[in-house]
Parts: sequence; C-alpha cells; structure tokens
Amino acid sequence: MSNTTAKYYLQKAFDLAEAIDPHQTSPNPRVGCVIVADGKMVSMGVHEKHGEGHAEAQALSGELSLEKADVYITLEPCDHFHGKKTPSCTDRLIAQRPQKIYVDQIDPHFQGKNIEKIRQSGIPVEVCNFGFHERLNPFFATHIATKAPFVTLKIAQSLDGKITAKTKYLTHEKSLHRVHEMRAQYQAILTTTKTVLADNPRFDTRLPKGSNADLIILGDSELPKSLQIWSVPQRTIYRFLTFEAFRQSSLFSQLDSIMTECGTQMNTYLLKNNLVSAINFFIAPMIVGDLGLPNIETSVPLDSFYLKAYEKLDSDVFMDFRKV
Ligand code: AOF
Ligand code: ZN
Repeated sequence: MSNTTAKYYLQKAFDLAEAIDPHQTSPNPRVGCVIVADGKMVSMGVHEKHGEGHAEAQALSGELSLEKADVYITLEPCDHFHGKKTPSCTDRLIAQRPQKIYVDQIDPHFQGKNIEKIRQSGIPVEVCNFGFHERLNPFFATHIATKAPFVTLKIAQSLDGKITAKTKYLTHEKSLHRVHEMRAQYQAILTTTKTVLADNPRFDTRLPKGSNADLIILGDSELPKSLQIWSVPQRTIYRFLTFEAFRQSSLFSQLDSIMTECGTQMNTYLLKNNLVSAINFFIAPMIVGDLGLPNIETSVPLDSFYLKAYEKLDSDVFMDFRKV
C-alpha cells in the first residue's frame, strides 16, 4: 500500500471528524475511521459525542467481514482504563482481525502501547504521522501533556495595534463570523469585569450550529443583572478574583481550551507570564492613533511563537501565531 493511498483514506477519516463540533466530543478528541476493502470504502465512523460510540465502533457496527479489509483511523485505538465509558476499540479490532490497520498518530493517553498489543496479536499496524490528529485536536494534545488548557489570546485591533476605537467593532463581518466559529470551538472564554462593564458583550456563539462556550470572568467589580452576559442560555459563568485564583482552581485543570476576550492589562499579564499557547490577531485597516487603547502595554518578545497561518478576511487580516 503506497503512502499516497494511506494519506487519501486518512484524509477521508479526517474529513468525517472535522465536521463534528469539538464541544460535543470534549474532553475526548475528534476521531474518524474508514474501512476499505477491494479498493472501496465499505464503512465509516466518527466519534460524535463524549460518552458515546468511538469512531471504530461506529465503523465496525453491522455484519462486516474484515478478512480483506484495511482500517484507517486518525488516532491510536483506545483500551481499558479506570472510568472509561465505552468498550475497548483495541480488543474489538483484535477480535475482528482486519488485514491491516493504518493509524495517523498515537494517543498520548496510551503512548503506543495499544498499537503494540494489536501487533502482538498478529495484525500489522502502520503509524503514518501525517498530522491529521493534531489538526483535529490541538487542545486535547496540550491538555493531556500539561494538565493545563490551550490558551488562545484573541486580539482584534487596528493597524496601529489599538483594541478600542470610536466604533463598537474594529473588524468586519468575516472576522466577526470567524470569532463566532472560534467561540464554538473553545470550552471557555476568559474575560474581565472591566471588559464586561465597558462593552456589555454577550460572548455567545451566534451561528446556526454551535454551542456556547462557558464564560470565566476575572475581577471583583459587581456585574448588574441587566448586562447582556446574563441573558445567554446554556452556558455557565464562573467568577474568580484573579487569574492566579482561577489557575489554582480545579476548573483550570479540567478545561482543555480557552480563548480570551480581554483588554490591555489582561493581554499583557497573560503574555508576560507565558500562559499563552496561541495568539490570534484580527487586524482591521484603520489607524486609531491616540483615540484607542493599546493591545499590549509593555514590550514582550515573541521569539517563542511562529506564524502558523494568515488569511485575508475581506479587508481584515487574520494571523495565527503558535508557541513553538
Ligand atoms: C478511540 N476512538 O473515537 C476516541 C478515542 O471514556 P471513553 O470510553 O469514551 O474513552 C475516552 C478515551 O478514548 C479518550 O480519552 C481518548 O484517549 C480515547 N478516544 N479513542 O479509539 C475514538 N474518541
Ligand atoms: Zn475507542
């Protein structure tokens, strides 16, 4: 089997998983699986919801003979562990004996030991490392490795680095839409009482499909019930006095992903204290001058970040910087 064929079918498995809202599977990763026999895709499966069937289990349901079939999965199959909610995919694959299994990446939970177990049973397994799993689940990978969430500093600013202006929004419709897509991907949004009082935002996901992230508010100011944040359904609001208090809480280690919607001071604090995994800039073609507040208030070298992607969003520019 050529590398190109493995990539083609793992891409199919990736496409299935990419269509799933990460909120639904969280804290589990998004995983896709396709089964191929005689050069045809005979079955596919995807992990749709935390606690429910895994991608392999979905693809293997029904009367499928695997004798001449290859199985492609974006992640190493799972095995038993304390508190696990579904049966072991490793045992199921061993019982159904496919011809060969292609896995994109190992699961940091299991570190390749399930792949060894399958190989020991006589079924060949190839680990391809095309990066599909990481693209599907950057938060899962960071959270498992560090027990801390993946924090994205979101900054919408003018060309001269100002985050406020006379208008309510600096950036344009496509950027605002992208921010709503981001809100559906993260488990929580981090903000401050200062930002909530200044902007009266909702911090919800205004998309036909997509759930609301929970909201973490730092600061001690009172937040009157008339503010819009209180009228958003189906999300929890947590309050902490400081970031340090939040960091010490059990919530911090449970969350796999946070995006920020903060002002100058908190942006500076998070960057200076090395608490950020990514910085997403939305840059509007506007010079605000001394009519606005700066994105960050001190000099912070960004040597440990690289530019992962950039994109033109109408007349705005989006830049995604990631920690090396
Ligand atoms: C897979 N296929 O589709 C997913 C996997 O509590 P459970 O039974 O849902 O198991 C959760 C663990 O299984 C999760 O932490 C991760 O290591 C793995 N996820 N594995 O074989 C899947 N979603
Ligand atoms: Zn599984």
